[in-house]
Amino acid sequence: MSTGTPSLFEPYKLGDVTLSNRIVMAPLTRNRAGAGLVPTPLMAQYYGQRAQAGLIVTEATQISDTAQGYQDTPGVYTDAQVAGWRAVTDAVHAKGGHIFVQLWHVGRVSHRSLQPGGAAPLAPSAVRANTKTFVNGGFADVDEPRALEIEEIPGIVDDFRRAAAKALEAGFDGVEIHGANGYLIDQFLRDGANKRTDAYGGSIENRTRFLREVVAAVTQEIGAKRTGIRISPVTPANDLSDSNPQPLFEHVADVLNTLGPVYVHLIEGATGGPRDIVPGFDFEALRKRYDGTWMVNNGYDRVMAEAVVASGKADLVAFGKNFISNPDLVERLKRGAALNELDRDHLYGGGAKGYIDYPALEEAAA
Ligand code: 8OZ
Repeated sequence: MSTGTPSLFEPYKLGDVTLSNRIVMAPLTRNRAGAGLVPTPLMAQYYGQRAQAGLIVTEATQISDTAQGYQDTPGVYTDAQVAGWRAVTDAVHAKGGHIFVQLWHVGRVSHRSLQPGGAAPLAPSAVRANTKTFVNGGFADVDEPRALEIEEIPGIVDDFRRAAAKALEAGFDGVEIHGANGYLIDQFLRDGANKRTDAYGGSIENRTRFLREVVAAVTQEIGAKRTGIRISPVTPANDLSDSNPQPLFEHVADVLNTLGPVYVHLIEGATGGPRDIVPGFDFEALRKRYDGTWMVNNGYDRVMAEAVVASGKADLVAFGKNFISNPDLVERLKRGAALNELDRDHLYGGGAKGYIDYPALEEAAA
């Protein structure tokens, strides 16, 4: 059935796959990977429970051993990790769902205890973030990073490319490049963290160079139809800022339009917080510059999500916290049913509790 007006609950063609609806499970860090940062059977159960999402984007996942910033977050660069993820993708596909893995390098948001040889975290510039990470069971200040030598940058781009190839080996339908929330790509983009004076710093074009190289490498490796990217132009997450984000992110939108990844995933406002943190910022101006699929996120409820899809201002809407506490969120939104409450004490780390034990509607009624 198609009335001409797009609906949240109708299928959507994303590249070569057809999503059963326009509701996306946003990437959500849960810190439950096993030894070797390998996805566990519990993770396969968790993602499998949420397969009615039109698309699942996994939790942020390291592309290499320098990419980690928190304990127990998974990787997608070893064969053991690929095997662990294979169980996850099989569980989601068995239920008719689709799943992309989010490819992540934390850059300066890390701690020496997580870095190879206890070395300093890597970043565009040696500017420490005023933010905390989660290591050894508790919160700790991030360490001062070391500025990447220009000769080292192609190696990091290549790590993204190799992780994308591994993702397809693991059975993912595609990847989402994590360009948001103050991590490495965002650190290159925004001038609060990028103080470089070489080809990767200074002008908007130069600060966008790393993002452009990563997107080009990944799309060449696995195809633009399997490559999405997430950006967060104004979020203060992880102590990142920019002196003039509007022209910077309009340029980013232009670059992405040229490279043609299958979607752009936009966090509107402060990640997980207020949408209007920078009241003058024009998000619609970015969408107007980009011809592909537009995914929006941040504080959407059913009414807002239905309206944004019906208006054509977005094609897909990503839900975060509500997907943690409601494995059957799509069904609940469709029926206008009540939502389970979020258990905030078990978001990060631990086992089954607050992870795979949220009831679906039928179970709740039984
Ligand atoms: C919450 C805790 C740790 C990491 C992000 C990957 O904000 C994250 C993250 C979120 O994108």
